[in-house]
Amino acid sequence: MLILHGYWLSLATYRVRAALKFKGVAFEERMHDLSGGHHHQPAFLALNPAAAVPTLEGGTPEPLTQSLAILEWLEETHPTPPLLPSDAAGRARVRAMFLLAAADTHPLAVPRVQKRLAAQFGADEAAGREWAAHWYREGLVAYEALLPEGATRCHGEMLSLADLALASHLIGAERFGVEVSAFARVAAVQASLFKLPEIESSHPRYQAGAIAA
Ligand SMILES: N[C@@H](CCC(=O)N[C@@H](CS)C(=O)NCC(=O)O)C(=O)O
Repeated sequence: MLILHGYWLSLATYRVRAALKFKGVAFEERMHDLSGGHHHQPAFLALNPAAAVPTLEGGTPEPLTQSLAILEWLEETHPTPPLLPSDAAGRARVRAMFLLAAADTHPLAVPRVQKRLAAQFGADEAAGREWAAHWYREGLVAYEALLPEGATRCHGEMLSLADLALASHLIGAERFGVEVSAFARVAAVQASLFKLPEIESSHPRYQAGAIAA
């Protein structure tokens, strides 16, 4: 059995949770309290020395880390239904749209960065939230420009890794108070995506330990 190590609020874990559900792969989830610093304890560091979730255990000799690496492994080992297009150009486009959220936005707003902003620059909670909101807004500008008019998915008709990343980005944007309705194409994809049970039921608000916002 695969074990997904996560945290209810973790957007990187969200991407993997939704993919496992979409592909119908059985897994159990273990939550680690990031707000209580449990990911810095030796037992967790043995799973992931980078002190971050998600980590996927049980499918490979060593636990897998980094949402994109986990998702690529999942795609290779469980290719149906696919989360990547069949053509090389399409795959490159989908990976680029994935990284827009997972590499260019989300890492700028995670707890370790928020803590560093406070410790090094004296940023209070409001400043930290505005910092995060800025980067989420920048990401939305790019997504809006990349999406074709009338799109219901990031890439053609298929659900792809890009959609998982955009869904996670939208959850983050909402959390930091960014108004998504100003981005019409993104909002249309959002409306369509969150009708999918795998996308909606993976939302942080439904996970063990979730605190009502
Ligand atoms: N690039 C990593 C991000 C991993 C990451 O930063 N996860 C966050 C939760 S979404 C975390 O564990 N943060 C711990 C911290 O900031 O202290 C991925 O995509 O998996």
